Amino acid sequence: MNEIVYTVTGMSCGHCADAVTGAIGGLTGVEHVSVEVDSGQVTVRSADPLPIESVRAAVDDAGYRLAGA
Ligand SMILES: [Cu+2]
Repeated sequence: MNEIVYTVTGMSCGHCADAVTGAIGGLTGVEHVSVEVDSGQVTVRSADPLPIESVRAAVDDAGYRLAGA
């Protein structure tokens, strides 16, 4: 079990949280996603480590940005 906290910028409401949750949740192996809109912290639990590029692409496609890395 892997749990990583990412920082996503650009979220401002519950709709944004749902969009990011859906985008990352759709990646293979993801078991749970929890989003804090105010801080931009997105906690992702997965069976195996996720390729950072997959996470970045999912967030980009949803219209947000993965901070750092
Ligand atoms: Cu929003």
